[in-house]
Amino acid sequence: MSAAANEPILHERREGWHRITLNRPEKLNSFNEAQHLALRAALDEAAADATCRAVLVTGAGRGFCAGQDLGDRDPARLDDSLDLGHTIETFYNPLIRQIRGLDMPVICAVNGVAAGAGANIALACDIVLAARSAKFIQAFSKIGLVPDSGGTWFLPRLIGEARAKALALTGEAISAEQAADWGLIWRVTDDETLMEEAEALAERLSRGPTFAYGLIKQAIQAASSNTLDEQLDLERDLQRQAGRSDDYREGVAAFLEKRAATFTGRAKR
Ligand code: LHQ
Repeated sequence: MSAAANEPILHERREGWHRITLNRPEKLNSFNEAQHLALRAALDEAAADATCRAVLVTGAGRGFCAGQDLGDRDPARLDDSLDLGHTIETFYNPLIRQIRGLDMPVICAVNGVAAGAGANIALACDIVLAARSAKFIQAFSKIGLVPDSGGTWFLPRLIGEARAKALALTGEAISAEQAADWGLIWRVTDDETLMEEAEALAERLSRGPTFAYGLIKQAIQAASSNTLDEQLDLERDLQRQAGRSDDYREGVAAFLEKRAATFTGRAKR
């Protein structure tokens, strides 16, 4: 653990899935450039690993992620060279696109406070579990900024405009339970069981029909900007692909033979 103590990201390759842990606990895992680059590299590696069929993202220590490391983007120090648009374009936007574009489930285990971009990175993941003591804070307005990392897109879609605006304008924290009640996240767990439940979910999904999971993700993500007609066409096209996969063949055979399916996750042999 000593060598890993200074790494901004811990990357564990488990059988069938990867666990990626944000690892700057003394700064509540807020992002500096090294952490951004290491996270991107870890996600790239998961995507390129044919045996990896799910990713679990979490944070070390008592927080999940407090967004940008504000010490690194201090206007008093950077003055004229400060261009937050460049930071967003270079680091945050590619990260959100990478998470949404990964064609396998990305689970987020929010182990503690998720603030600013940290909250919205969690919301970009496919299934979000949170420890009961965790909080979600759209902290941006407290420092004169606008929600980023997809926050202004995710929030109104997940919880409606009224709640999205109130959270973003006031910067007030909401509890994990409130977040789950509103449909901002999937589920709250006891603090002690968060990792056990998140890992069990990653393990379970890693044995699923990964190719179909990627298509499901693609379809649901497309829905909010498609008309019903467009979405019906998309479902037809994706179902055509899923129907030719090994896993569909296996899924139907297993059903008819009254046994558990053994999915490979592949589109085709
Ligand atoms: C931190 C941070 C932090 C550095 C805690 N930075 N040290 C994109 C583009 C470019 C620039 C700007 O931003 C963005 C996107 C964004 O994410 S903007 C939003 C940035 N984040 C925030 O505004 C949240 C700032 N943090 C907080 O409000 C609190 O720390 C929260 C509410 C998250 C947690 O409060 P506490 O549980 O009371 O913990 P704490 O405040 O005592 O923090 C613990 C330590 O972590 C502390 O260091 P210290 O040396 O005093 O023990 C904090 O300074 C440090 N820390 N967040 N973002």
